[in-house]
Amino acid sequence: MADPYYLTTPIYYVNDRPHIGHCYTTTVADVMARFQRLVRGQGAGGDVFFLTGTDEHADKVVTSATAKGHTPQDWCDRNAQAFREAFAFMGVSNDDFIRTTEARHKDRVPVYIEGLIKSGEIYKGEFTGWYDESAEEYVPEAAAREQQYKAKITGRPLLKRTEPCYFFRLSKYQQVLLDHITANPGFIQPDSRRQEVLGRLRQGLNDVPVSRPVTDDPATQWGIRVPGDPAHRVYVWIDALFNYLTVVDTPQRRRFWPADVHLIGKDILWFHAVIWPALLLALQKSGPDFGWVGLPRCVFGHGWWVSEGQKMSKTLGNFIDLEKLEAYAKWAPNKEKIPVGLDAVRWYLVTQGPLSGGDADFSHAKFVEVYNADLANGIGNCASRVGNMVEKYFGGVLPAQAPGSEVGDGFEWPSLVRAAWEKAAAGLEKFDLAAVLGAPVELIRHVDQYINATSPFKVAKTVETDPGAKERLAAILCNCAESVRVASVLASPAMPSKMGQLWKTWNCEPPAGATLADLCVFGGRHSLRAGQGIAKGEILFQRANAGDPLPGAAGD
Ligand code: ME8
Repeated sequence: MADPYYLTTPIYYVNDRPHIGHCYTTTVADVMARFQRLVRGQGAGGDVFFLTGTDEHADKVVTSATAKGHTPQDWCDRNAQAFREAFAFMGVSNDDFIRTTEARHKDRVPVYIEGLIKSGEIYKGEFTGWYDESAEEYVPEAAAREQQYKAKITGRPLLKRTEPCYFFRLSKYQQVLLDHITANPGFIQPDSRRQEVLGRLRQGLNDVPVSRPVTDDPATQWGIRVPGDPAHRVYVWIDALFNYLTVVDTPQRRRFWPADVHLIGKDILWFHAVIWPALLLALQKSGPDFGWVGLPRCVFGHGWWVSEGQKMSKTLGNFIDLEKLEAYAKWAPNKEKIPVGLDAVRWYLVTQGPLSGGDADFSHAKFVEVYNADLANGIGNCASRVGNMVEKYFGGVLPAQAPGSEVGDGFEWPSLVRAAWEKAAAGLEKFDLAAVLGAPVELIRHVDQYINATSPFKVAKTVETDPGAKERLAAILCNCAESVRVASVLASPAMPSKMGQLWKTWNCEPPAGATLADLCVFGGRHSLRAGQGIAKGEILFQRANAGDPLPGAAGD
């Protein structure tokens, strides 16, 4: 079996309604996970473990639950379900969904905290600082001053708080972390984020509070208690970070640790790139039970989606919520009333999203442009043209191809296909999904150019008079079909449903266990075969009229 691969998303605050940000991170992770399963031989995919979930012990959960007349647990149950449904709608193939109110998590966190207290990595002290209630975090003095003692997002006044509290000896880990990040350039990605963390780390580290007091206020009673000291509960962020560990802390799953990638947004980089690794290093030193706890291989912090050039906000009414993504998937901007489909939304998010560059703008015009260029006029049109010609000229049965005819008319198909695979594989190494998915788009472009250069429809007109024409036509269509097959494999992690539809009409569903490398060999063991049926099938992506607005989307 190949090396286990473990990929996580943030666990989302259950108080929020799922929106483009949550759907984006989780869909990107889904595409990565699907690629990794393919790389390792799909169907045998038990060695990839993809985790997402919800973060449920925030104080504001109690506030909202009380306001709505629910118990906190009941409120969490409802809202966690909304996240599950959102990700199911997005076609996400997560292997598990962790909720921090589940026993498997709540029972393990105290074990780690106890280990850290016993080894002196966590100690009891007193904390005074500026607290941002809405973000549920303390704001360091310098930042508080800069923000004029107001919360960054809500603008509400920061509160001065003094409380007895448990601290984690983060300050001890400054040099170890600097050394690790310097020696492992891939540990924090992309590089701009790595530089950001290094810069801040060089300024020094203070010990950080990892608990909150429990009082008569019900809001303070929500959370996991500090073992042996029930007047304190574990700070929600520390509780949340441990999810990555609790889920795989079973005899069957420990092999997945360390995580290969923690995919997150840039907002929570510091917690994941500094506090979390330091906690893990401390835990590892805390006793033989935790010897297996090493550092994750990579923390990847992506950028921000904005909407039509502006920060998303409810007041501006430009918020891209789940309903709006659903409206896009159902949108049918053509007279045939064929929806663009969920895969088009996934494609737009993962190819145009803020993965390694700066922030990305969700714009209606851009959605239409990308949909038409890559999908309707790209792979959709090309597959339909090729299927149509095989149907028309060879009765829907793929003809045999003369040896050597994979090269000609200025096109060397085995090497063009190999180059596409190499580009995708190199992109995968760097988590660059725009490059990975650019590979099939480029391959399709070559097929279109080839069709224009060889004009198979003209060749078809000469089969009665020219004895070599039938063989030439067969070679052209075989080259096209086989290249489209490989492009469809490379695009399938982003568009599993539409590519699955194509595979059905072309009878080329990849067999279980086939690896991406093998599937992407032109004329290899998984290639199309002479004599197999290839139908035109239904249109995968109907061209969109650029002028059509998106009807009835909530949030508009
Ligand atoms: O921070 N663009 O949860 P959260 C892109 N519970 N991604 C976005 C985004 C946007 N405009 N808005 C949100 C938390 N995200 C903690 C995490 S992990 C141990 C605990 C995504 O519900 C992005 O992935 O606020 C960001 O990191 C995450 O949502 C924050 O989700």
